[in-house]
Amino acid sequence: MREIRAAVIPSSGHPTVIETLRLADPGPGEVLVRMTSSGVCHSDLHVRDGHWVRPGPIVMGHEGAGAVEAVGLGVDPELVGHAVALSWYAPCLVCRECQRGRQWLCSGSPALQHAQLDGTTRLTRADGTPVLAYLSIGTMASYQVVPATAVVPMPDGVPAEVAALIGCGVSTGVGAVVKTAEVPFGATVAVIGLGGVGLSCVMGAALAGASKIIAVDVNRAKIDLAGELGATNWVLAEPDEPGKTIAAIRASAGDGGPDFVFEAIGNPSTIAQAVGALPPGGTAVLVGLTKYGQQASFEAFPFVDGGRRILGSNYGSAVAAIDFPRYAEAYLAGRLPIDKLIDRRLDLTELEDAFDRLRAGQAARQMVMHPG
Ligand code: PAD
Ligand code: ZN
Repeated sequence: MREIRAAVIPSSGHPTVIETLRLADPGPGEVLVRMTSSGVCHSDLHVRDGHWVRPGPIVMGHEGAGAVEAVGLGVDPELVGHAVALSWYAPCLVCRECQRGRQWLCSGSPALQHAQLDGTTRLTRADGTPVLAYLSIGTMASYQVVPATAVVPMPDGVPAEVAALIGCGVSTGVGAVVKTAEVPFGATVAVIGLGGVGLSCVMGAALAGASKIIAVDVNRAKIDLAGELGATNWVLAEPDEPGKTIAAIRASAGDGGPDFVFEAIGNPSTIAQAVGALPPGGTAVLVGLTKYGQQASFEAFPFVDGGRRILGSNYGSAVAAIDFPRYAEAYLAGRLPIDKLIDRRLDLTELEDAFDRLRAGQAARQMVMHPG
């Protein structure tokens, strides 16, 4: 048992409060992690703002890295002392989808309950109230107990912030390109929305050898950053004139439009733009997550007649144990400049301010640093 500091929301739609909580020792199949860094992802903001309802009280954060302090029964003791990145979708390894190798679709993940595999939490308030951990890992905390299948050791030399980003934004964006869509060498690609996820799609497209990478955002500074990550062309989006944005993307790609358009916002209008910009045979890949209940639409005849496709991409089709070390090695080899996504480092107490910046579309990736 130890005391920890964590950013907690009482329930979805409420501001975070920094609380001192009690954290029990890891149980069987669990790992105690000293958190080192945690990214501020728009999915946290969806929960914070009540777009997605989650039970509470709950510790925020799902894009994190740390160092293993202790392991529970049945977990390899060699892990102690290792730097690790955390998966926000700890696989159960026994359900049908896990057995098919599609862990990103696991139906038995403890993440679904924001608790450990046995359905209980290791976190309590001083008065004994149980506190959940977002997606079982609640990374906005000084320490956490997490499922062992969420823990992926990092190679030497990977900075904590880079490991944290591999835990969500990088795996989601790079994986959407190289795993979900399997973009081939020489294809043309557009990315709509250049937050941490969309910028990772840009990096993934560069890694895949796309011949054109068209960066699309309402914010000029984001477009400039995309250029540093491999974007070759850009379109400054006009949200009130989606037809103009579509025409600009098509003109920039040539050949009737980009082979692949990635939507990394989660907005019905930009989802329609992603489909609308496709040439015959093109593929729209939906990466951004909308508020619950939202629908997007497109004209059906040309979609079918032109043999177009739409793919949904969850977690970049990540199998964390295999893909996280690959992304880390690509970073170390200079092929994924993940550190360039980071535009701010902050303390846990500044989280609400970080959410304000993210809500205004002004942040690339802001990283909470947990003091050692
Ligand atoms: P972010 O808020 O950092 O980035 C969104 C970007 O979109 C910003 O740069 C905005 O300026 C830009 N933008 C907003 N409106 C428009 C518009 N109309 N036209 C063009 N650009 C616009 O978010 P993020 O990168 O952290 O996350 C993006 C989405 O991805 C979000 O919905 C998040 O929940 C989702 C996500 N999905 C998965 C998954 O597994 N599919 C994983 C992680 C995050
Ligand atoms: Zn995320």
